[in-house]
Amino acid sequence: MYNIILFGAPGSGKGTQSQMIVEKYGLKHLSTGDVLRAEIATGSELGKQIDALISEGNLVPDDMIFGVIEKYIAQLPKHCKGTIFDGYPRTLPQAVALTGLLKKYNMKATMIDLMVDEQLLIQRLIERGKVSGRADDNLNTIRHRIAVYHDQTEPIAHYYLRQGNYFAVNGNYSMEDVFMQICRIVERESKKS
Ligand code: B4P
Repeated sequence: MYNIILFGAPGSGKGTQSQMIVEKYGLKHLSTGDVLRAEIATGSELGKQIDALISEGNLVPDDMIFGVIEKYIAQLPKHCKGTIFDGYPRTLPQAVALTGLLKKYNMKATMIDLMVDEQLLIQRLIERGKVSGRADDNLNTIRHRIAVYHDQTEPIAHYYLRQGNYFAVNGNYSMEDVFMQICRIVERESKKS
């Protein structure tokens, strides 16, 4: 089983590249952003709390996410080729929790970091906002999300770097060029697992 943590700032292309990886390698895809938006769509009390946090560009509390990940990993079928964790972990406690969970099931994950210049992130998310209808794709919220990323999420790259499980790609290029860089890493690293 080969697991990938697709990492990067908001708008770096995690969701976009995840789809391409799923198609080529048949991995399963877990986007915590999608899971949270699905909960919002149910109109539940929990969904309303999540909506308020995401619309402001804040992260949802770690304990809301832990349950989702734990349940997901416990239910993975034995024949599964692996998972792309898209948008998870986003904080150091989430990273530590994921390491513990993967260890419990005798699995590991490689982090692939999509590095994109800030102006380009903003431009992409503004463009997406024209069609996505997402409450967090507006300039003020985008700026706040990028600040939250630098403050709470970016530092966990060092956690994976220290474990020798970290690979960066230049995400400024076209979707196809970024995908080619990812494929090189996947094909090299998956042989080791
Ligand atoms: P997410 O749903 O994870 O999404 P994202 O960070 O906004 O975007 P992504 O990087 O996937 O960009 P995309 O491919 O769409 O998070 C949303 C929110 O959920 C978070 O802010 C947070 O509040 C909450 N959340 C999620 N997970 C959490 C967790 N673990 N803990 C706490 N809170 C959590 O690309 C963006 C646009 O760029 C698209 O329109 C795409 O077409 C375009 N694009 C992509 N790659 C391109 C390229 N190479 N060239 C040109 N355009 C490109």
